[in-house]
Amino acid sequence: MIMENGLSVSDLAQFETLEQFIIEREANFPHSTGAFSRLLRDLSIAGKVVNRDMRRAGLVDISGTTGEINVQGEVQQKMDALAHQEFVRALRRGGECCLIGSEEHAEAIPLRTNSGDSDGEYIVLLDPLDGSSNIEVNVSVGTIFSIYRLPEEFDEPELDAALQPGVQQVAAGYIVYGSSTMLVYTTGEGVNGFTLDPSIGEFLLSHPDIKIPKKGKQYSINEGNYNSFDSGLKQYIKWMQQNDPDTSRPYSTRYIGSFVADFHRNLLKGGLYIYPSTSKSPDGKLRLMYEANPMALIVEQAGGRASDGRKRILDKMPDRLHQRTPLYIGSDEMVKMAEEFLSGERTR
Ligand code: AHM
Ligand code: MG
Repeated sequence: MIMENGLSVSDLAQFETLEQFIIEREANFPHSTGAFSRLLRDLSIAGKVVNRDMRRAGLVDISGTTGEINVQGEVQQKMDALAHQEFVRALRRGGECCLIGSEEHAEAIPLRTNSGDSDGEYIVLLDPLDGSSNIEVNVSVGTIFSIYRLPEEFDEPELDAALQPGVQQVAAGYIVYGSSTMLVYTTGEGVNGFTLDPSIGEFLLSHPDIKIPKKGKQYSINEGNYNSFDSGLKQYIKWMQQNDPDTSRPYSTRYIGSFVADFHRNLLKGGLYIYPSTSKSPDGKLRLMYEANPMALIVEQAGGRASDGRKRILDKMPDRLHQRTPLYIGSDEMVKMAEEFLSGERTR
C-alpha cells in the first residue's frame, strides 16, 4: 500500500520510531523506572504541537509580536509565548519534571505544588522557540532543551538546583522546524536524529549516530558586527577568507540568524558557529543554560567541540538562569583553531 507521502507501509516499517528507540535504550538500564523515557516523550509531544501551530502561522493569528518585552529585553513573538506554554503544559501534565527554566520566563518555574501535582525528578531548561523572529519570513527555527536531575540535597525544586555546569546534563536535544521537522538528542551515548513523518505523526530514526566532520568549509557568524570583534577573531576570519586550495580556503559563510538551523547544518556538514563577545553584547548573546550547554553536549557527543573562546562550555559554572556566554561551537579542528587565534598563539 502506498501512503499519501509516496512511502509504502513496508518503507515506513524499516524506520524505528522515537518511542521504540527510547524503550530499547531504557531496557539497557535494568533499574530504570521509565521516568526519563516518559520525559522525552512529553518533550516530543510538545514539539509536535508547536510544529503543527507553526505550520499554520500566517493563516491564523499566531505570527507577529505579543507587544511584550521578554526577560532578555527582546520583543516577544506570539509563537515564543505559545511554544513556552505548550512545553510547560506538556511537562506539567507528564509529571516527570519538577522545575522548568525557560527563555520566556524570568523566574524558574517549580512544578511541585502543595497539592503535590508532580514528583518529577528532572529539571528541564529550554529555549522554547529559538530564532523566532524568523517565522514571519518562513525561515527555520527551533526548540533547544537541556535536562538535569534534581540533586539529592534539594528536597524541593528551586533555581539553585538548576544552576549546574553543563557537564552534569543527563540529556540534551533540539527540534529544528525546517523543511522537515527533526528532533536530535543525546543522553551522553552518541547523538541520534529523528525526522517527523507528518502522515503518521511519529518521529522516525533517520540519522543514527551522528558524527560531525573534524573540520568543515563553512563558518557562521554575524559579520555585520566585525568592527567590534576582538583582534584574534578578526585575524581568524581573515585566515578563513584567504585563498589556499590546499586547505580548501576560502571557506564559505553561512549565517541564517537562527542558531538551531545554523548548528544543525554545521553538525551534519562540518563547520563552525560563532557568537562572540561584541561591544554591544560583551558576554555574547546566546544563553549558557538553554542554548550553549545543550548544544555543547550534543556537539561533543558527535566528536566536535564547544568553547567560549578560552574555556570548555560544559565546565562553566553558572550563576544565573539567563546568563550569556560567547560561543564557538562545531567541528573540532575549527574550534581549536579559533582558540589559538584568540589566545594569540597563532596570528595567521
Ligand atoms: P533568540 O533566542 O532571542 O531567538 O536569539 C537567539 C538568536 C539565535 O538563534 C541567532 O543565532 C542569533 O540570535 C542571531 O543574532 P544576531 O541577529 O545578533 O546575529
Ligand atoms: Mg534563543
